Amino acid sequence: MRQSQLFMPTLREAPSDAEAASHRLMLRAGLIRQLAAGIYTYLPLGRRVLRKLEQIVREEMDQAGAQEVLMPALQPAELWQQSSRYEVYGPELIRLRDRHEREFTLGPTHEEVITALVRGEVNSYRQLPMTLYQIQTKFRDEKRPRYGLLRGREFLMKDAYSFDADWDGLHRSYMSMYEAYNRIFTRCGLHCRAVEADAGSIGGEGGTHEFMALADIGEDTIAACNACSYAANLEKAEYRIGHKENNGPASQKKELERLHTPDIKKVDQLVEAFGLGADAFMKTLIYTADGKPVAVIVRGDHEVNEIKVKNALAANNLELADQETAERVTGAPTGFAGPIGLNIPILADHAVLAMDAGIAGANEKDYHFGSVNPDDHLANAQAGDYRNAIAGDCCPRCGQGRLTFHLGIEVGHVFKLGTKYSETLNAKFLNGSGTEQPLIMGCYGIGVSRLLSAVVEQHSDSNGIIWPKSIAPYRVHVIPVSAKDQAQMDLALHIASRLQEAGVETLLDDRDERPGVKFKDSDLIGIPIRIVVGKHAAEGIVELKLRNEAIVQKLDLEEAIAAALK
Ligand code: 9G3
Repeated sequence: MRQSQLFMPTLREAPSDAEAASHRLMLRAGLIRQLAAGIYTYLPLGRRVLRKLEQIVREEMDQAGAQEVLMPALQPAELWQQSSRYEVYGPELIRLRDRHEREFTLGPTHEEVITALVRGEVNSYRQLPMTLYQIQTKFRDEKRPRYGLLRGREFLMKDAYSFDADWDGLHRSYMSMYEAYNRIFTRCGLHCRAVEADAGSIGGEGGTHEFMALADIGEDTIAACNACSYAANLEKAEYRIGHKENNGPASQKKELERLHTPDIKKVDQLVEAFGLGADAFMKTLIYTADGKPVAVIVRGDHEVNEIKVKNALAANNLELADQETAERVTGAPTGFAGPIGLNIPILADHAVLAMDAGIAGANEKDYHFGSVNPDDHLANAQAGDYRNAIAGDCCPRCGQGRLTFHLGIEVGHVFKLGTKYSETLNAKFLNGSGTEQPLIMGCYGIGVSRLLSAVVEQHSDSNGIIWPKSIAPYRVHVIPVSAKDQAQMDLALHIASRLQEAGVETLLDDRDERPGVKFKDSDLIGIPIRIVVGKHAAEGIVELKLRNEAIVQKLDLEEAIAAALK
């Protein structure tokens, strides 16, 4: 390809509202352009990489025995009403009416569509197992689209759905997808880690894993053990509960003390006022779970994990109570809430119950209680794991290692759905003994456009992108230093045509630009192999440099071509 003809509008500077490194580089290197918030056009370079990512996904899906289909983006609302998800999702679900005023959604995912398809066609266990997948545009009206393709409103997803006769079959389908995902991300050059995750709204009974590309821009936090393979999204991460040290005879228990704490509401103010560590306090937060008030108590140095609380209460909706509700149930302004005198359910984290005594709000303005002890004052609290894991917690799996924290970009998510959709949508089959049963399903997603950004996040430096060979838009960048020097141009053209004939995707920078501009652009667009044809062209000597290495090799024509073919 001649660069003078390539539609690749590069920018010296990225727009100031582009914060993520990948977003800035993809705009500057002319890979994408924004049409509207969260909505992008892929320019030729970006499209070439996206197509290679799709191809790797496709090969591994086919290799795993999945069959490719292509479903519509327009989905009748009736399907979402049958699965009773139409009301569950709010403004994120894009809804529209057709010319006959019938309601449709622009598909954010395809559980309903694929289940409706299969219920009409699969009715015997002999047709199982079967996994179908597609690579297709998804629509989710994100409130705050950002970071370029990392969080878009229209994006490319590979979504696969498995159908089995029983749970053993699902476990096999799930593992087959799980292993295919590991191969896909490795082939894309992505440093990725599978973590245990929370099934969230999609539900499903059997667990779920997220595949996280480690990156500082990542919006997910991963807790990983430094001694074994345990890793989990912070939403779900657990830890070995420390056993309550036996602190000698109960006589040490002191009487409750009423402490005057004027306007001291936050834990850090209490720490300041009492000169104690945050772990000496009991932090009480008032939530409403499906509208009903509930108190959650964690130690002062911990944070409430709302996913864990929501799952423990099997609540659909959990949110911090508004000020009015909190004051009504505690009898005090926020900041003085505590367990004593509350007549709403109390969830107390294990670490609080392991305290001998703590300082807690007195449910009275400007007062706290000292020497609150769990045996007396939290006897009827519901004990559980309600806090976020913290770095240094003991690994729940091996009990030896400690949890370390990392940021990641979720590029894949696999779920064991069970019968969540086959029941509501009535997708059944006749099993071996002739009884009708709902299909056992799994679903498996990869954000293909998000993958593009994640690769750039992990493979770039201050000069630009460093494409892994497997997905680079071109393999070799041939650069004649001066377009006006006939010897250089002739040799460069010769090399480019030799490589092209050998099936190596080659970009020839035939622009009449200063050498500095050519080299800056070459670093920016990140083609893995660069062959420079400069002043030694007359002797047939060229320079070869790899984008991810500093050394420059002086080679003759055949050596250079052989090196590029490797
Ligand atoms: C919606 C909207 C947003 C959504 C969903 C539904 C996420 C929704 C979860 C999934 C689960 C899996 C198949 C591929 C892998 C992921 N955001 N999810 O169901 F209506 Cl607006 O999509 N689906």
